[in-house]
Amino acid sequence: MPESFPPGFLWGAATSAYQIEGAVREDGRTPSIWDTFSHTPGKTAGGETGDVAVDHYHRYRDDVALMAELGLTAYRFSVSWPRVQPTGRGPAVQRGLDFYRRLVDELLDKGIKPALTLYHWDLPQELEDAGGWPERETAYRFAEYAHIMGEALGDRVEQWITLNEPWCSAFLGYGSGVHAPGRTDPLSTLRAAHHLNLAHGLGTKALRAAMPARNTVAVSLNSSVVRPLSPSPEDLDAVRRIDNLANGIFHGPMLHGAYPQDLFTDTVRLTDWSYVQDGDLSTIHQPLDALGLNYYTPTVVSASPAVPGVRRLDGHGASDHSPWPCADDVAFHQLPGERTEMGWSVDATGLYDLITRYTRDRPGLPIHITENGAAYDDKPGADGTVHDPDRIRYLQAHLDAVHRAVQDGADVRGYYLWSLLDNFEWSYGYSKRFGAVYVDYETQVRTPKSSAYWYAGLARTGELPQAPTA
Ligand code: PNW
Repeated sequence: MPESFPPGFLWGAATSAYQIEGAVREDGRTPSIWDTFSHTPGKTAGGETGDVAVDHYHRYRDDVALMAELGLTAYRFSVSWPRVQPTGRGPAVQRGLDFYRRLVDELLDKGIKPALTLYHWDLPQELEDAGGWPERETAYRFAEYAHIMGEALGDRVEQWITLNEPWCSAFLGYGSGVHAPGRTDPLSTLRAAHHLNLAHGLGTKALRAAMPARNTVAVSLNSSVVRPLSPSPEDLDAVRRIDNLANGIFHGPMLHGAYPQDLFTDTVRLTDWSYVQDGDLSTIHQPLDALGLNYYTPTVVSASPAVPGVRRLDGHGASDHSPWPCADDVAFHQLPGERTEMGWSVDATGLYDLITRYTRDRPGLPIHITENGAAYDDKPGADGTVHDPDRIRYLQAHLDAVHRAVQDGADVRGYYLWSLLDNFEWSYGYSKRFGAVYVDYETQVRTPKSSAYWYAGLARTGELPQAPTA
């Protein structure tokens, strides 16, 4: 029996500005921290950058036409902040806004529901030069930018997302340094996390003030599903600590108006959290219309004494600096079994656990899976077609987990496959292909992979077919 999804369930795909647009010097855009970082030798695989990416800035019409052919009913994209506000402050650049207006109009014309992410990691470089996310001022600048976008597109975009994966911005950007701006300072990591939370709260308020009340505001968290390597009390305590640093540090203030108490005690040797000012927690604790969850793989941890000079596998990229402040003694593991090209284990039970956790934690808050997908080593065959059976199996298993969660009472409203197109995979450059659509980076020709056709069938019928037999 095929599994039916609720009527009106959104079948989407997701992308982000720096990963697909290219055209980094056009129409008044200035560098973001990702331009600076990717142009710094040694920061990305092969020194690759988003200068051209998949040229979506010039090909957006064709890309929307492709989405329509595939029958997608929703599309999640992000706005490049430095296209709209090149210095991160002051009035908007009309040509920058016009691009997004044209993109949105094209989507609406094809009956595809836009979901707009304000911040998918491309901070205007000038704001980083002024201190970046560790500084409070950046949160106020974000609120101003949110207000500009809400006024400009609030009449036509209904679904808004403030931040994408603030964990990555803070912990990979300022902790391990594998993401822009590439700093490696544990205190800056926690300061950045708080100011990202504040940006979410101030940004949500700014959006509400600028837009019609019918629009929805959400945030996309890459909440980790943290599991113990063994049931020992030490490993369970490692789970507690990493769960706070990965999840509670964001959903605590955003969904409940408080940081987890034990986060303070766990980090006491590093910080007194005095940058959390009176009133911040109620500012961050804004009513939300939905929660966006991004899921790829579970996180397995154990307590283990630090071995000087030995880098533990953590699945978050290569760095001598741990992204996790005050958790140097926690080890990260990949379980045996199937892995994707990222080296991430394939385990769909994590997605079920994630959805049901937030359903218990915040009953009644609608959930959107704003990212889920996998990188595989896709190559066109002799006839030019691209077969990616591994990706179909990955998507099948994860959508089955979403379906089970819905059967068990979760209110999941939509699913956005990461990603529509092969694209710039951050520090991995173009070496990891997440797309349902293959991109030839020489010619920019797009070829839907078999998974794209498979997904199109799902979007058309709302029914998940049985797993194909081998
Ligand atoms: C997410 N980690 O990134 C992003 O939202 C996308 O832009 C990205 O392309 C996609 O997932 C695939 O990587 C992540 O180290 C990057 O835990 C790193 C981690 C998680 C998510």
